[in-house]
Amino acid sequence: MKFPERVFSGMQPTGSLHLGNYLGAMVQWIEMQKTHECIYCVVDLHAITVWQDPAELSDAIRRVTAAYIAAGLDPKRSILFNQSQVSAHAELAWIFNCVARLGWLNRMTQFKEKAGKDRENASVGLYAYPNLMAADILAYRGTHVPVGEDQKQHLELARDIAQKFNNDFRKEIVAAGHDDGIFFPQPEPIIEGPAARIMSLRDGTRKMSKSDPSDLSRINLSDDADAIAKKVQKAKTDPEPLPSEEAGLEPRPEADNLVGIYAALAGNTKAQVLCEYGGQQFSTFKKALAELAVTRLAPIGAEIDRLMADPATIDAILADGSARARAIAEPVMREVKEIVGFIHS
Ligand code: AQP
Repeated sequence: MKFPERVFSGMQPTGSLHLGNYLGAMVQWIEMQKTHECIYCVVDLHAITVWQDPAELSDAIRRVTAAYIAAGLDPKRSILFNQSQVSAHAELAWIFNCVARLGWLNRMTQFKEKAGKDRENASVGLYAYPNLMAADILAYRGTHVPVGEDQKQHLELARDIAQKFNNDFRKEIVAAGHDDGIFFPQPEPIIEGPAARIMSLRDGTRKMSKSDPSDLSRINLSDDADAIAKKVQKAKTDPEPLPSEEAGLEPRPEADNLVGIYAALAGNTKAQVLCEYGGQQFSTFKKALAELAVTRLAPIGAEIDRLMADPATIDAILADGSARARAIAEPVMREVKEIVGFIHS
């Protein structure tokens, strides 16, 4: 079956969105609105796989929604909503818990990284996180998923789950009227943001992350001009001037990261950036980077603040998006229940 192209992606309200989320995924999301039907979710069910203070979670959900809109997602053109308002995500995730194999989940590197040494104490939700992600996409029969590089393995798992469901229930799928026996599409990862992997400003070997305890490790989309400039100035570097060739960045993760950020924000390649700044000291380069980052990001921060002053409007946008999301996911879920053999009314 040829599925109509539909984009699905999401971000967790586990803190303030940062430059990595923006350059790794969101820039691509904004672009895809022009050509595709897009569904962008604030994945609050995913967020609680690690502890979230309930007093802060609703604010974080609104803040991520505000960041989506401030960065350029249009709630009229695209569907913007929070995951927990559409029950199909949790229902389909349970069915996928019974389709996916333990061996598949055991290979997931994100679980290993996030659970760390205290694996026994990690939540079952954190372990089953990729099954919920597969459900997020497939509840809408999503075909394209713009994400950063770190999500590639989870997308491969979503494809495996879709295929196993189609194989396991082939007879029932055909009986339900899908003559080719295919119910779910194989969602394609789109890893084409201007920088698929942005690293921490404090350690060029670790990815920039919302949950890094050091706020200096990331540029938040809600940071004002002073905070952005300060973080760029304090970013870890090495004592050498910038190289003139890209190959010279190879053993220098912090330099590589800052040049990559500059290139992505300027819409250039790293080679072009080095053409201009090769041989110069970091003090000069950081000044230029701070100016560029402030120009691109400070207006987004100001717009987030403006939107956050009116939570009722954000809640109304999420309610509208949830209703539109439900209208797509509920018929899919009804068919899934029939295929699996459940009685439903
Ligand atoms: N550093 C990054 N570089 C490029 N892309 C990134 N993404 C995240 N960090 C980077 C992309 O942003 C999207 C949403 O990510 P998420 O909110 O689901 O959570 P995450 O990937 O786990 O990001 P964080 O910031 O590290 O969150 P915490 O700290 O809560 O785990 C995804 O498309 C991701 O690829």
